[in-house]
Amino acid sequence: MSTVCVHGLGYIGLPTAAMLANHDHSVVGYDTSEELIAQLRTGEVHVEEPGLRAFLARALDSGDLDLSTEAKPAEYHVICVPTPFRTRPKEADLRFVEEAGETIAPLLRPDDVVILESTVPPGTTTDTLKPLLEASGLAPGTEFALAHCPETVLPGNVITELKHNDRIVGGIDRRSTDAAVRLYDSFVEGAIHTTADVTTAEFVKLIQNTFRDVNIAFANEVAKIADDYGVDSREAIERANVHPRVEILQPGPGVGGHCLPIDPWFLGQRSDRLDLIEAARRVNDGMANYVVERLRGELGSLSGSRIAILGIAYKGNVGDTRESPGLKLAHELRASVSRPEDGGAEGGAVDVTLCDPYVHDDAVVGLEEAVTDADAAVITADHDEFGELTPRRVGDRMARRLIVDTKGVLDADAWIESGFTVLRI
Ligand code: SAJ
Repeated sequence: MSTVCVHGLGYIGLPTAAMLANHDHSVVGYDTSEELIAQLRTGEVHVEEPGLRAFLARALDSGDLDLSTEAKPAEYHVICVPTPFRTRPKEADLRFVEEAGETIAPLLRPDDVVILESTVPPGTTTDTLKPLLEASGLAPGTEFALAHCPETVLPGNVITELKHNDRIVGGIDRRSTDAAVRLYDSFVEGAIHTTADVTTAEFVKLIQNTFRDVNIAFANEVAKIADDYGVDSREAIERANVHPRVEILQPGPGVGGHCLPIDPWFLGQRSDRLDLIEAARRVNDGMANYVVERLRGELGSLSGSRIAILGIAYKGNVGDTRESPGLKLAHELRASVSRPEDGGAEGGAVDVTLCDPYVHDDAVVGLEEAVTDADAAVITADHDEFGELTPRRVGDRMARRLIVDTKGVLDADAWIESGFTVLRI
């Protein structure tokens, strides 16, 4: 078993540190935030993830996980820091990767291994991280190992996927790749695949998320076309997918989260060949506007209307609101009244109410309050609770019986029987 220092205790670093400790490694979970470390030491987790709290408690109880605001020398340094996205110009903000490199360099000893897990534009490990680590005076490859092993876990199922997903590992040389594989071998039950070099591993991660984004964009475009023909897109997609070589994803209110809407742009950081991928981003980003259009088609002017948005998490059964389609829709609805075709400001702003059982925020209200006097309710996250909604629970409270189901969670026929107009995407 090895000594490991995990840099960054966020969505990925925290469960990874706990996983390594629960597999007998001696782990330091390092984060620069004193507040976070103090909170985690009490067993409170800041990431809403099923099972994580107990998993962390087990690691802390074992004595194999030490949480610290100080990075420590270790045989393995695993970097799990955020790589935020700057919109102008569209590029990765690598500040935290750089800080991690600067932190590790003075701690680095011969034969130590540095692994970058954060999602980064291709070339980052060799061009950004490696030079910073060379400040240690040690030679990369021969004196210390350096590799990229992208995280691939799905929020909401992180602990299972950390253990069972296949992993991709690419090092700056064979020795680096093998050293990194040894660490993952100690807890991963999926297969560990290696790439010819480190940049390929970075690239693979990005094309996985980009593939999903493009596929969803296809589904969203199909949904819009289907509606023009009076065809239910979800039924059509389900039937299309019976073909052994067709696997279309589901349409919705747009693509949220911290990965799919961002990673395609990382691909474009040093390539100007994005075409289909950029178009897909436009389609997915345009879905909020499409929902506004559909509402306008039903309600006429939106000025002075009250719209309830059910779901401001970026997807079902999680509380994460990063790049949330529901919040984007709220923004578009509020912005929509300034348009002349909507009567401008004279008709009054759109009154948007937000409801989400997974998000704890002052702006969020309970279901009953959200739908009271609403001209329409729009489901924008496939939380289990919304799938269980009944017309009886909301119908009498609403000003109009109009529901927009962008996630296909409702039994439309039952709602139509109760006098609702149901718009589906
Ligand atoms: N969505 C659709 N239609 C679908 C599937 C998803 O509209 O058929 C939407 C969701 O509602 C959500 C967004 O896409 O708004 C992203 O959700 P997701 O569940 O597809 O993915 P994430 O962002 O939670 O996690 C992804 C995963 N990547 C892939 O599946 C290729 C995960 O495995 C990665 O580890 C994660 O990105 C990451 O960290 O990169």
